[in-house]
Amino acid sequence: MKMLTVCALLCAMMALATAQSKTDLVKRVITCPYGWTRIYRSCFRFISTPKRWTRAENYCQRLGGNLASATILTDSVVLDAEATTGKASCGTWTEIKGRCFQYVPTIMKWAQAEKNCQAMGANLASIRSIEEYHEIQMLMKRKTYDQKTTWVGGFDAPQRGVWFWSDGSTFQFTHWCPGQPSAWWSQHCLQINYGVAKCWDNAKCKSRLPSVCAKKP
Ligand SMILES: [Ca+2]
Repeated sequence: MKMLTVCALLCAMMALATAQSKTDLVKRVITCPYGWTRIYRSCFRFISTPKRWTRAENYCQRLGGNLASATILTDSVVLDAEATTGKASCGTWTEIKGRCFQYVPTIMKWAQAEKNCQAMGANLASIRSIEEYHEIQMLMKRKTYDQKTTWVGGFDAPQRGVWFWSDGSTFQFTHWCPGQPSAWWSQHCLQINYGVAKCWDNAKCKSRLPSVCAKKP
């Protein structure tokens, strides 16, 4: 708990139970305010700004809750603060601009990484704006304290220089490093966080890298 209050804080509040009358059927719906994630009968919200305990508690109270107590935090899902930053519809994945993202630290070839995402109902991530790219980089930094070169879903295997996203979305936004994509015939897959500028590079698809998956909520 100390770690959470020093590094960040996790607020909790009881979920609001609302009764909804429907002819003779009364259904109880548990709801959490926008930005809070429901886990069992409580709503959680992860606040990333570091605060001392008393200030953290005051801050949580202003939001209508209390600092999440260790007794509530019985599950590793709850303790994974990352899980609580996303909307409930993304579950343990992180919501970025309406899609759910997951960093996969296991190193794999590009095709293996795509298959791995598909097994989770996702694809390797497509990136549609600089804001989205920065949020994906921040997600990786929170997970690894680093920004290593990582596979996303860009590939130009069918025809060199014609890039596609594996999720079928239009390949529009780009953030290539200077001189990239290079003309090497065997570099058909898109790695991010390349070089000091942490920009995009086309790399050999058989390189083994971590990856980022994305799916619709
Ligand atoms: Ca290259």
